[in-house]
Amino acid sequence: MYTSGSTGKPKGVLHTTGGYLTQAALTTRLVFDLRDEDLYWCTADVGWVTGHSYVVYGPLAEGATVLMYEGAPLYPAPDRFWSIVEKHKVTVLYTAPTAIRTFMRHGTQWPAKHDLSSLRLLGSVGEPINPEAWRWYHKVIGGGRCPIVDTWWQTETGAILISPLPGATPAKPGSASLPMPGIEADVVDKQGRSVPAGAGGYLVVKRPWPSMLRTIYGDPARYKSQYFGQLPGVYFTGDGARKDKDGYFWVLGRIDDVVNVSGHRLSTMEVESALASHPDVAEAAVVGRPDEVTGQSITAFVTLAGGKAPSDALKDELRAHVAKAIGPIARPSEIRFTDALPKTRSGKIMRRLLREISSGKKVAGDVTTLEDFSVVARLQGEDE
Ligand code: 7RM
Repeated sequence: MYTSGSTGKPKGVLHTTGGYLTQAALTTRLVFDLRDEDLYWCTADVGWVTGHSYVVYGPLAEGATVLMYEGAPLYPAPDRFWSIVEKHKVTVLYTAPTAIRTFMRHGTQWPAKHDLSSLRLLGSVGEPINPEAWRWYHKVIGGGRCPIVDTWWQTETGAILISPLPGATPAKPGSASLPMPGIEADVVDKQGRSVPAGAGGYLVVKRPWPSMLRTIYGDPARYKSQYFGQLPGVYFTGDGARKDKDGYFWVLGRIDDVVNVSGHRLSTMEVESALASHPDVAEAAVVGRPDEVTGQSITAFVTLAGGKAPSDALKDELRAHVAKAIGPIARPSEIRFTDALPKTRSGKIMRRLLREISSGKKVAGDVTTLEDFSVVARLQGEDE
């Protein structure tokens, strides 16, 4: 399974059979708490690892009743998902924050047209879910009664490693909560030492697990250096995270996405989440741009909520909004309004491309996983 189209050269992640299937099945059972009466729908594209583990193998191994849909989420209208939920009485829905934010942008009138009372459990996967999107999902889709499982995992891990167990793990919006039974995850510094509660660091897994990747196809040396060569004795995920005093994990995104402004390390996700908490913002992507004075400065690409018009006054307002939420150091030096962000098919924002665009470079690198090239063409066109 090829991955990391969002960060660079795609890697062929090699999985085998027994361990992979064992953990895909077990996590499907525990995280979605599947019962005979359930109708389970994971909206992922089968070309993404989530489609493998949680559309096909896990639910199939568990004997679940599965709904599969291949088609656009907004066609013929933005209530496509909700009409499917109503028609088939879906009970468990597993989707991605990027989809949730898209639905938020189109407004509550679309889900409001449908009876969603069959739903009993909601899942999220693919990126950190910002608290605004979490609350919307919980209230508007889940009717305030469905637990949300925010599931952290990777193509490399094969199956969910960090997630609440529904009904058993008290939720904190924005946190994937606790490692699954048998998984020893931690947050460590550059030397591999556990960092204190509340401090940021690298997310690692300290013991092997059944569905871990076996190698990178055709490149065993990269397998060793990428995952086991940087921090001694552990598996390195490539993600930054924080663990709070209750042991809950807060994943901050890929460490390559960190911006360094005047020596302050800022997680792009936190700045994006602050922007998305403004009522006029639908979605934001933040990148660092080389800056002679501060090392890097922040550029934010922002899509606006339905009907909102871009203006310089709004740019100033958004800058002030971020400064108030995080601190003046996080204030974006540049805001660019756009009608769409470059994403992979699984909905991950390709910040690498935005970094190139914001620093005035032509988009080079691999774009084979980009879902819609016209988005990049439009963003570049504006510069000329
Ligand atoms: C399942 C999948 C993996 C990367 C991973 C993270 C990010 C995924 C979450 C998340 C915060 C989550 N596989 N990620 N899930 N970050 N909370 N619940 O996405 O190989 O395509 O991507 O996705 O950065 O390392 S993947």
